[in-house]
Amino acid sequence: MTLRIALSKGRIFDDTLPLLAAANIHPAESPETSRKLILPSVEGDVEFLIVRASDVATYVQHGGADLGVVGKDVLLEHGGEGLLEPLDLHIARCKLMVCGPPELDLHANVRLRVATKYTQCARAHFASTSRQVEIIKLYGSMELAPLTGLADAIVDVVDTGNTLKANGLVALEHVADSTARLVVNRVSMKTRHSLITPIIERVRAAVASNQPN
Ligand code: PRT
Ligand code: MG
Repeated sequence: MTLRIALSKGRIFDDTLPLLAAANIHPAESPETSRKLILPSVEGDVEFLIVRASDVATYVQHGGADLGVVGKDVLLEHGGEGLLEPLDLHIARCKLMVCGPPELDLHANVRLRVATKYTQCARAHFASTSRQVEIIKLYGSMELAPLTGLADAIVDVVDTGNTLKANGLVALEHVADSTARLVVNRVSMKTRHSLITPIIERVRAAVASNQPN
């Protein structure tokens, strides 16, 4: 039986590889050069499903993959239904923030327009502080919204802050911290327990040895 692990290309894939290697899992090809969407592993007991970062939780929830590596930001937005989250991988660290022009008052008594791909997180964040907002769904380049007058503010992931700075924006309010998590389909955890548990434990050991004490 072959286990399926859903991963996204880019930073998650690159940072996850050394952790999977410690669990003796090695992709046979690179997703950056291969056109295959299902990549075999060298060992053959696992295969990789290459999906959009925002689709990883959905694949694992519905059993399209047994395991996945996904940002906590994506998990918060997804809701986590049908998923177990046994492990924080401490990679792809970033913050979900409300951002906008430096002069913007997020507590002014006006209905703010907030552009984001994190519509659930943004709605919950403003509702928890009793502020009325209009949410505008975008799929990328959120930073453009305040520059063009599409929105007053955005909710987006910030790492170095360089993208904000380059566009004359600043982080104004913290919404959530994020790191990549190992997630497991609830049903797979029961039916494939003897295959999945050793993988979790070996990745856990690799994560621990990566951490400064
Ligand atoms: O593929 P899809 O468009 O659906 O997803 P994606 O573009 O979010 O995928 P990807 O690979 O960019 O990000 C995957 C995961 O990495 C995210 O879900 C986060 O958990 C995590 N992560 C960590 C980040 C960043 N850091 C990050 N800086 N995701 C995105 N960014 C973007 C941010 O949106 C902004 O545009 O980088 C820009 C800001 O970076 P700084 O360093 O200039 O602040
Ligand atoms: Mg992207």
